[in-house]
Amino acid sequence: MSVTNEISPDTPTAWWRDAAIYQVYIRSFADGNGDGIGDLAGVRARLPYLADLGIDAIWFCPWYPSPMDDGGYDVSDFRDIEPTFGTLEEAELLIAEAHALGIRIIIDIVPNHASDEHPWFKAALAAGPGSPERERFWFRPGRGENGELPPNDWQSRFGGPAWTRVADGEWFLHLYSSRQPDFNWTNPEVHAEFLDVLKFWFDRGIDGFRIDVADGLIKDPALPDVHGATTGPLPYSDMDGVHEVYRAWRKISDSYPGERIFVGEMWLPDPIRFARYLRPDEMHSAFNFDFLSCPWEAKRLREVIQSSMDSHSLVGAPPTWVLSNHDVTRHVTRYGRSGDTGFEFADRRHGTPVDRDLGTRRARAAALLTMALPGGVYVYQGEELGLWEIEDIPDELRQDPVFERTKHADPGRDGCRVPIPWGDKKPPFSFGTGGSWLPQPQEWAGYTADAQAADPDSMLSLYRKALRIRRDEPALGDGEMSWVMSLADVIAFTRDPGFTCMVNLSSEPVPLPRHESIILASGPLRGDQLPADTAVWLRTF
Ligand code: TEU
Ligand code: CA
Repeated sequence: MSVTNEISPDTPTAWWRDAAIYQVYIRSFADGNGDGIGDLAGVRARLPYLADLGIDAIWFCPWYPSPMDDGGYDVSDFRDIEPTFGTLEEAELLIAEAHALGIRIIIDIVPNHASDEHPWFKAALAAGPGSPERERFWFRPGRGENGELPPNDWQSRFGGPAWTRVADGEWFLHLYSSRQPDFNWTNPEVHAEFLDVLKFWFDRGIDGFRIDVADGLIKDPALPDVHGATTGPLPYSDMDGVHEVYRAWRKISDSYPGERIFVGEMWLPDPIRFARYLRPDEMHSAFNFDFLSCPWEAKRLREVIQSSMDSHSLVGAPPTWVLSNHDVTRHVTRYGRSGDTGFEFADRRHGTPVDRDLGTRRARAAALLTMALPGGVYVYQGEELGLWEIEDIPDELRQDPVFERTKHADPGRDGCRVPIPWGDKKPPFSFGTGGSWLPQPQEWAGYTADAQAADPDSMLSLYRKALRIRRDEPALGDGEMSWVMSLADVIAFTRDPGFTCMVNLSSEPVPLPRHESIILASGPLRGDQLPADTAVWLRTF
């Protein structure tokens, strides 16, 4: 029998409800032309690796032309490819090649802000105060006698004030770096522009968009002070008007053949507010950051799993399970920290001691937990290799604007963006032939994809097995689950038909429940005992 995975526009089924989506941070994935920076040629060469891993889709971080002040989240042209990454023609080839391997393509879209090198921003600077060009952004006169103070007290999420003054004395708003001016979404021109950008890429065959800062587009036009607040109702986050934007976007995606999707990036404290973005006429899914941020504790994890399922079921959307991405400390490191193993931006706990063996055992168990839960799962490049946060990058090599804008209080996010080790025994570990834009540790010699492919007990082998089983196993993916009564520090649930997942978060072995056979375990079992920080998938009756 010949089987083709090829994706055609009318391939059926809500693929996105339980897709395993692999996140590619292009700069750090694979370098095809030897300049030390990852690119599309590198990705194309590694597509067979991704097909073999067993993923359903790739999400690309921004691939657009960019001065790279914020790793590409500062876009200067939404309709082209960054020249150091490749060309539009290459992107089209990549999309076709991925589809031929059964892999869908999701790209990042950054609607909250542009680069200061975007032609609209350059035109706004040139046109001066009061011009229609300035109305595409948030330009305001300053406060104080001579307008020398910012228009309000908002702070940039990267540190420092959210306003920068231009030569003629006006200030412009930027919730991120001063090279990322925020768009003014009360301006219909901005709406129209993005609808056209969506069509541009849907026409080129992409299967969906990951929406950056999806909650941030609409600002209270009064621009009121927030008096130091960073949570609670904020005049620049989760404003009700933002839903109109996604309703309009959904009409575009629905007008294309196949199932084209939107995945939202919103860090919101309230799961019910969060679920509003996933109503049937808005986005399809969103990243579950409550789960990502949760410490490695059974009770807290059970609570966040339950509340995620509850809030998503209100709107009929599938939950997602995310352990890492390009903004957060890699989870091998988080889970290996003594004491608090949770994550928050306000306190990255950079430099606190890490028991990497412990973190790795927990990361293996966490992989089986996420892949057994109902809904979609994300894999951030390198997590399948068990990579950890690189915390000793020399200051002069750090590139994340967070490092400078917080006056070095926060090391920034470079430590989870170090280029991937593919093979060889020394840096750049076959990332490319011309070094790597951030230094890799020599210790990665034992963690390359080549080294791990040959080892049945490696993290890579675990991910390959688990993703395959997840794809073939009728009980897994979309659907329901039921908790099993268990010891306080154990997570256990069943999925029909005949599947049990059990994770031991205590420090002692616990007995396995009755089972027919063992499908997969994250580490060695001891007879009928599940050791600490280990997960198992069981065939049950
Ligand atoms: O991130 C949104 C965001 O607010 C945080 O994840 C942010 O990275 C953190 O507060 C910094 O400490 C998205 C992207 O994922 C991120 O890489 C971009 O830098 C940001 O938007 C701006 O586009
Ligand atoms: Ca390159």
